[in-house]
Amino acid sequence: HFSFFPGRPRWTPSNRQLTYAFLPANQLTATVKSVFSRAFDRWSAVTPLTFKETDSFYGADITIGFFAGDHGDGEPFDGVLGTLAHAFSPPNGRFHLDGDENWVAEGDVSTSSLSSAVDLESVAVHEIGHLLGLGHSSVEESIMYPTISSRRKKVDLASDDIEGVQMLY
Ligand code: TQI
Ligand code: ZN
Ligand code: ZN
Repeated sequence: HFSFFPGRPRWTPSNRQLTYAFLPANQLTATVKSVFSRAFDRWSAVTPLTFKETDSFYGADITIGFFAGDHGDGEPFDGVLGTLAHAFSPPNGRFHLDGDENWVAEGDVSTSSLSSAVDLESVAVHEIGHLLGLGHSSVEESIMYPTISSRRKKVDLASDDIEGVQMLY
């Protein structure tokens, strides 16, 4: 079953729109950015929310960056595998990914030649759930279940995820 963060924090944007920005220093490709766009689309499809990319990093509601190791927020990344990413509860908006992972943004992660390959979209859909206010779920099929078998693509919201996010929005 789905859960929320303590106090059930959520976003209350006046126009139902949340903006997101990529850390300019990461210089992400259009392919990588499109993975995040698809991940946001999965949540906007089941809520009144829309997500719009902005170039204004400091003005954005949600900020997305890849960092390696200690990056100044007290939750250092740990190299290949282990922690892959973290996101904070509303209205913080910070979404950090471990720059040391072997992220797969294109093609099929299960056929990657790297045993440590991680599917970027699967992790993004999960972390956006946290950004919107969902904690972990006890339902194994849900996106918010706290483990994922590596080299697996898991991007479709389960009814549990949808019920949870629709209680918030
Ligand atoms: N990162 C953890 C996660 O996102 C960080 C975390 C632990 C966390 N407890 C939390 C974040 C409570 C918010 C609230 O769950 S992770 C998965 C999954 C991770 C794990 O790198 O371990 C996914 C990132 F669910 F598969 F285990 C993405 Cl999909
Ligand atoms: Zn961080
Ligand atoms: Zn999680």
